Amino acid sequence: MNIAIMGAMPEEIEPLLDYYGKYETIEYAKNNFYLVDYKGHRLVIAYSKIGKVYATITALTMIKKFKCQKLLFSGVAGAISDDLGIGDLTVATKLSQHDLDITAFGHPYGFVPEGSVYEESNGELIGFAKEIAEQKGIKLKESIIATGDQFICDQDKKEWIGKTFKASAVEMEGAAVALTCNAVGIPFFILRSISDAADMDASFDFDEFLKSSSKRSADFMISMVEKIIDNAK
Ligand code: OS5
Repeated sequence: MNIAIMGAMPEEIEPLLDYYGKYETIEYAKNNFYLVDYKGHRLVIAYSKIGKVYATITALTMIKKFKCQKLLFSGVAGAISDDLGIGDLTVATKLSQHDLDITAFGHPYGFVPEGSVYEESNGELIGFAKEIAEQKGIKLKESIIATGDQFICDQDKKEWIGKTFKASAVEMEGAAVALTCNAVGIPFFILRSISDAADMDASFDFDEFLKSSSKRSADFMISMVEKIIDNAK
């Protein structure tokens, strides 16, 4: 099986490259893709760069050029819900684009005709994650995640996103990855570890916790890969 593991920033995939160690690098569409042969399977690891457009290009490249049959996203997020603290892990149950706005035509936020407000995640992969969390005694929250091309660092904006989308966390790539995968029928799994609270301190907290929270997410993702491979036997 070919399994994609993507992040948005170098820091989000570096712990994975360090762990798997040996990889071949292929350059395509102005990005690097790191190919790992692992237990008879192929892992394709890449960071997309920040935001929905780059994330879409990378996800579709991993699926169409590198023939990935499942796609995993590992990275960090801003917390909206008070029950998510720095370093906590959350998995997306569904995702929405908080900056998609044609409300002038009577549509809800996050909706365009022939689309939907939410993109649903794959239940089987979430089930694997819950089993891993239980076995390892790790707290794993299931969240609606809101995505937009904005780094959220404002209390009012954060509260608006939370209220409008019932979202517990915010980031800048997940819904684009979800939409891409659902469009072509590829199961996906989006995991985020909290780096900041999307408030006035967010940029400072982000700088301080990007590395440690990225590592937490990546460590969990390594267990997800094992579980997916074991299940494919
Ligand atoms: O990928 C972006 C979304 N990520 C999740 C996230 C988030 N999203 C929205 N709001 C929040 N409060 C969030 N908290 C976590 C993280 C990432 C945020 S954008 C970070 C940009 C940081 C940066 N900019 N320049 N550099 C770093 C240095 C640099 C310079 C040249 C080349 C590479 C890096």
